[in-house]
Amino acid sequence: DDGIVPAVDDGELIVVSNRQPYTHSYDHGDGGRSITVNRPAGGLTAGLDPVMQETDGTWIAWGDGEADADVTDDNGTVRMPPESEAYTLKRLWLTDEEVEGYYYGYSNRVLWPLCHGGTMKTDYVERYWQRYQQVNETFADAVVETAGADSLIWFQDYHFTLAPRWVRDSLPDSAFLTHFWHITWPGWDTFRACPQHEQLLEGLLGNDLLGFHVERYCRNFLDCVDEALDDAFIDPEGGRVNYEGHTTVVKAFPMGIDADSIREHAEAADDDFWREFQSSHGIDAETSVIVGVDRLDYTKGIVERLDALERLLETRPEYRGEVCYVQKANESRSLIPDYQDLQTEVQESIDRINERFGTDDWQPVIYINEFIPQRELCGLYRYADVMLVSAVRDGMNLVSKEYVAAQVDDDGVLVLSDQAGAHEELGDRALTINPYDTDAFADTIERALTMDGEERAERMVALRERVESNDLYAWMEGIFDTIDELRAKDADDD
Ligand code: GDG
Repeated sequence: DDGIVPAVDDGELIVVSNRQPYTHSYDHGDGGRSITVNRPAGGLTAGLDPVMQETDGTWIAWGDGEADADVTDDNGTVRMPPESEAYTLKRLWLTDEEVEGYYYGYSNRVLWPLCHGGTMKTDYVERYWQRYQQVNETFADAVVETAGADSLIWFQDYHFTLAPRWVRDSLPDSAFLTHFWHITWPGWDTFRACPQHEQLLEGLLGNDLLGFHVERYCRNFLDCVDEALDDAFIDPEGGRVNYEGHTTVVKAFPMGIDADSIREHAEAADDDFWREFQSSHGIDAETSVIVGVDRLDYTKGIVERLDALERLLETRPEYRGEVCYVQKANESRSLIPDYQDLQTEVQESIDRINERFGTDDWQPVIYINEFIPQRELCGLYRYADVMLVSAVRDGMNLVSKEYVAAQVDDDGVLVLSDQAGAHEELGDRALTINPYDTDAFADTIERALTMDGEERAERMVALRERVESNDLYAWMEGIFDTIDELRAKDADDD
């Protein structure tokens, strides 16, 4: 039931995100001039796309990828999806210098590590900040150009901290600005290390509603505002900030997944799929399978997880030959040195474990480093006996919820880091770990492998209920309902 009809009138909704909902590329088999449109990849895009189609909105995003301005008109404006042309996609073309500074620089070498508590990994290069401002201005201009007096503008994530204030200053009060922050928000003692901390907060306070995954990030944000901005009035209970005459409501909306779709994919991946998967990766039919699925990112705790697995095999020889760990990790942000180092480190850990314990007919760790189709991913989730999520810090972590939704046989065990936002919802029925506590982590993996069927089912049924009821659509409804309430209240106040 994806029938969310938010209280948005036709043409009112404007979504702003770094990534495009659809990508365009040249079809090389055809003399290189015809265009192929690639479908939304899942997650947020898959959820918002039907809403955009229903309400004929505008999606504004960086026009990255192979395609450039000559694909459509010079403005980068195109109607999507191609067969029904139901809404407008406006792609903004950025120069290589802008991409380097705004995306690889300030977004991913400053804000990403900062917000995940990694101040030592931040890299304050002046040109990154300059270009981040410039690109935020480009996006703000595009929004203002598109928006009407009653527009509902929805910014996504840390790429756009500054744009909301500029948009707010250019549009009438009747336009509504909301922002969802997909990553963690750090405590003041971390955030104050950022030389631009005031501008970042002021930018975000241009929004009418600012959403985070969990309460703790909301509290951290309000605390940062309290410490950094003398003129801000804060109502911590009501989650409201008044700054320079404008009110921003700060609220937690834990994001969910499209649980129905994951379940359907998992059901479609049957025993034949699994036999094929096992044999193609040289996994013995009797071997217990442990799985990890991540973007290759230093926040995901992949190396810490491999350490715990190594500890398990080292201290409990009875598991050698009996378990196999499948690490699915796709390359990400690989132009950044910290990410290149991580790739090397992960590869070295895997090689070390395989060399140390592997035998002629058993490989302890299997590394899959290419993107796999949704059906295969859901099949892997379904048949894996144990899922390890060991993020050292993670806004939510959708993978943990996807694993649960794919457990159609209710027989898997989720091991979940208490540093992931998802732990707030799933922690009491998952097995909790601290990714840095290698011994306890190894103990917990053993506990997961030896848990009896009754306890596994009891825990998984409860987890599945939660993931299914707070799914992607419930999350969007929560946000749209809050917007509705706030708009109605504003109208009353006038
Ligand atoms: C950020 C925050 C927050 C991965 N490999 C494949 C594949 N994936 C999909 C997963 C999942 C998604 O990528 C990853 O989502 P996460 O939530 O785990 O992590 P981030 O990318 O870091 O996302 C995070 C999220 O935003 C949402 O707000 O939860 O905390 O960091 O959906 O399934 N999908 C397929 N093949 C793959 O090989 N099909």
